[in-house]
Amino acid sequence: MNYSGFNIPKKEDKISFSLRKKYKVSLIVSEWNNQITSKLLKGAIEALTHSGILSENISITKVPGSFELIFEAKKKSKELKFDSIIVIGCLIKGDTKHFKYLCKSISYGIARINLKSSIPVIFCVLMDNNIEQSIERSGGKIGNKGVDAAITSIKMMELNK
Ligand code: DLZ
Repeated sequence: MNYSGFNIPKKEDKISFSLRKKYKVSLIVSEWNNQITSKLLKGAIEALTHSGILSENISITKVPGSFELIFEAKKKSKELKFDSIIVIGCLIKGDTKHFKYLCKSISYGIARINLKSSIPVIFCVLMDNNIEQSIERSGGKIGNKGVDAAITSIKMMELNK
């Protein structure tokens, strides 16, 4: 597993490990740019299970595009079934203004949910200039941002206990 930006969680910390068995995590994944988001999802699942989260406590919901992450995260944050949510998406700049407005509205939308929610919503939405940048961040030379998001979610669940 390729960790970028964080230290590898310490497996020898047995107390944290057994506490993590009760954590429930919702992963919401955009199908747009699926070749990238599927790798972010895989990295997030591997890092969660490697850190002590049980597979049966990981829920995966697919949405058509990154814009729909906002609605689904809002819904899930109100269900009170989960200890954290990770939203996974990939926006790649094109020739139209879509990129600029999607980036703004998705980051603003997820930030607003965090202001109201009692559980953390972790932001794993790549916003890249081209597909090469996305490849580098989804298991390439810059690491896998899905792994980073999973580690962030564990840190936030532990802070929120
Ligand atoms: C429309 C659109 C465009 C142009 N680009 C992306 C993208 O790079 N990544 C992504 O996740 N979604 C994109 N979308 C789709 C929007 O997120 C959304 O699904 C549609 O506008 C329908 O609401």
